[in-house]
Amino acid sequence: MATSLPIRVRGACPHDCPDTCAWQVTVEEGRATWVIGDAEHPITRGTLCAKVNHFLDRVYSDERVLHPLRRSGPKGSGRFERVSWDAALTEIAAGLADRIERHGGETVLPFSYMGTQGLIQGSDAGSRFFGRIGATRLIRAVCGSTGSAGVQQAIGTNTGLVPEEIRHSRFIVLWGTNTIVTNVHLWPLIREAQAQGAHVVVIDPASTRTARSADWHVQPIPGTDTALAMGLMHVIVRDGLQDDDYLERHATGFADFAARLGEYTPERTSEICGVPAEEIERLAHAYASTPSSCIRLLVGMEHRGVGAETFRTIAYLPVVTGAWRHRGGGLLFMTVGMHWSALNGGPLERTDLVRPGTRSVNMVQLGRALTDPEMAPPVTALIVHGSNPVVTMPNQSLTIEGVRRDDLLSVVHEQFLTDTALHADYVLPATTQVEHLDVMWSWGHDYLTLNRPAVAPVGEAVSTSEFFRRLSSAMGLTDDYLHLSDEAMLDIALDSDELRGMGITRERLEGEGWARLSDDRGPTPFADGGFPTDDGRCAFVAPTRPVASSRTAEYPLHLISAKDSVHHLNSSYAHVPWHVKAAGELRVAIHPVDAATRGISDGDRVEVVNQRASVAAIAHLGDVRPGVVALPSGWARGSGGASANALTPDGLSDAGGGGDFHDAFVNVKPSI
Ligand SMILES: Nc1nc2c(c(=O)[nH]1)N[C@H]1C(S)=C(S)[C@@H](COP(=O)(O)OP(=O)(O)OC[C@H]3O[C@@H](n4cnc5c(=O)[nH]c(N)nc54)[C@H](O)[C@@H]3O)O[C@H]1N2
Ligand SMILES: Nc1nc2c(c(=O)[nH]1)N[C@H]1C(S)=C(S)[C@@H](COP(=O)(O)OP(=O)(O)OC[C@H]3O[C@@H](n4cnc5c(=O)[nH]c(N)nc54)[C@H](O)[C@@H]3O)O[C@H]1N2
Ligand SMILES: [Mo]
Repeated sequence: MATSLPIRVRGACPHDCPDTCAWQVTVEEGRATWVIGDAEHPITRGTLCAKVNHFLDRVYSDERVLHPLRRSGPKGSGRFERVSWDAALTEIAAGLADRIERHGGETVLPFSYMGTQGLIQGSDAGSRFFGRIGATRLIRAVCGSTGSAGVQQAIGTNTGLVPEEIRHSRFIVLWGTNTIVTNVHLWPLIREAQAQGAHVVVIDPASTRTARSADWHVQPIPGTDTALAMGLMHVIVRDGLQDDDYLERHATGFADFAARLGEYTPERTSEICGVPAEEIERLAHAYASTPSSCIRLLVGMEHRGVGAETFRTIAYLPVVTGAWRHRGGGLLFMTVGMHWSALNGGPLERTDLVRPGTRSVNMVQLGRALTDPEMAPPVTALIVHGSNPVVTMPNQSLTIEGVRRDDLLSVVHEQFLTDTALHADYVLPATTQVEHLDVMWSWGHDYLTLNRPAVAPVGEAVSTSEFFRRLSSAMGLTDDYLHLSDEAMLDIALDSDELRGMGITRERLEGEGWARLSDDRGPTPFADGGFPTDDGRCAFVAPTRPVASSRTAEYPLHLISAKDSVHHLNSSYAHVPWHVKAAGELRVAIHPVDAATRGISDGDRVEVVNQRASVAAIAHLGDVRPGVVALPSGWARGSGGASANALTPDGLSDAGGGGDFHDAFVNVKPSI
């Protein structure tokens, strides 16, 4: 038998992560045998991460779903039988047609998020199909939208600096972000700045890996960062460290805002935030007296009832000090806007297909949408891809109650039997990134990457785009736009004057793998103002609700359920045995004083409880400030098992449509 030589195929990591790494996959005899980070990519720089180094274990995992499955036991029992694609699609199409006939298209609820971030296979892969059948619209704002809304209220955009500029910063504030765990490729750039004398400050109630690696860790009470920002600006203005000229020329409303700063003396701010007054003074001075000071914001802090207001208020700091004037100074947040304006996504998303007045459901309220008796029409069909809402959406018990409804037709296109798939009527096998074509935008840097398929789909898996083509056919829908090939979609996505102007073409991406989007704003985008607001100025508005708290005597501990595991990407990898083992048991971090008053010692089995649920975990003493406990999100528990989101509320944040699931309060009790 002839043997072929190994080949290398360029691609990109699919994950919902700011780093969007470029990778190269080695293929031997039709099987992917090695994946490495691209050494030449300026962000990836030859390394992947603890999860993606083992991506091929995911691809070839024994746990992978490789054939269509039909439920053969009660919902959630996890009992399925193998069926053919034809049988599954015929039955699903009949079920959908029947429900649409009885209730109208809105009875179908699509549910997707960024299981893959690609433009072709990602959260919008089904949008043309759902537009065509008149399905309910899904508001997908669980991540980044609240913070973006807040920063946009201030400076008109969520795009500040690009990440490589952080190496020019000399004072770096990682405010509510756990860089080493969640954004690991930024860390070497921060270290470069540190080598040039930069100070790194982490502001986080939890003592994360990043906080422990920083020069300075400020530990506020959760949900009090708006007040902290106001307190810092109080000191800056009181001591004359503001940039009057910059404010004069590039801000509106600052005089009224400054009048409100009077309330936030270091002493009062200290009472609110639990940070010593002396530390607030010191931080304000250090920040304001270093010209190129950079604040890095990400997502963890936004999931609050005051999330947008917090981001808006923090975004004022570099305007007050004029840090934007200096290279490496300002704010580093999202880069997604650069990608979306360059790519031609409109013809793929086709929002014009949506009939006016079609109702919307917010993804963080999935449980409500599935259980609310007032929903008219009721949701009787749920189609999920690229998301595991039973674990990742708040108020997990309500979501589970919803997906267990007997009359709900539930279809999940997945790589693994996630907790959501375990509740489905049909689970359909999905390809992984090495098996399909895509173009990857990034919310964390300014490089666009092409992902070429390296191997044929494993088993009977199909890409998300192919799933929707097949579903359209099964439903007798023949419109051309429902049957675009992946190749055609790629050409459409790249068909933009902006990309052509940057010299970015398909041929170039195929040859080089990635291309940097040019930023005509230059390295100091707002050195001379010019914010993309109506009048080009930053709009100062004082906060109305600087503190979030709904603490009760029964549930006095603030619960943070962040992403504190290098072995999970949200809930992805929670089904890959190697990662399950490496991640270990679910641990809840609790302060030794709070543990002692509850008779809890390190390593004890405990229950984290509130009015919603009880979650079993192992106590870990330390790593949080008093009054706070931290339980990582993303741990899947199998059918019906509670994870961190069993304890979280499903309200909305103040703007942007995100959730308030970090405004959660609990108690911790020894297990009996
Ligand atoms: N390894 C790994 N990497 C990931 C992910 C993952 O699951 N695992 N997920 C990816 C995704 S989808 C995202 S959105 C990003 C998120 O990236 P990050 O925003 O960096 O991560 P989070 O863990 O959500 O939150 C960061 C920190 O916010 C803190 N925090 C919570 N509330 C407050 C508060 O009120 N004030 C302050 N100052 N801090 C607060 C938490 O303690 C936490 O340490 O990470 C991405 N990268
Ligand atoms: N308590 C709490 N809840 C949170 C958070 C938190 O910090 N705390 N973080 C929130 C944030 S920031 C986010 S972004 C969300 C993330 O929420 P989700 O997007 O639900 O994240 P995952 O659990 O990783 O689910 C992605 C799923 O997509 C599947 N998948 C991957 N690629 C493909 C594909 O090509 N096709 C198909 N069909 N499926 C695919 C994966 O196998 C995986 O099961 O969670 C949110 N929930
Ligand atoms: Mo996210």
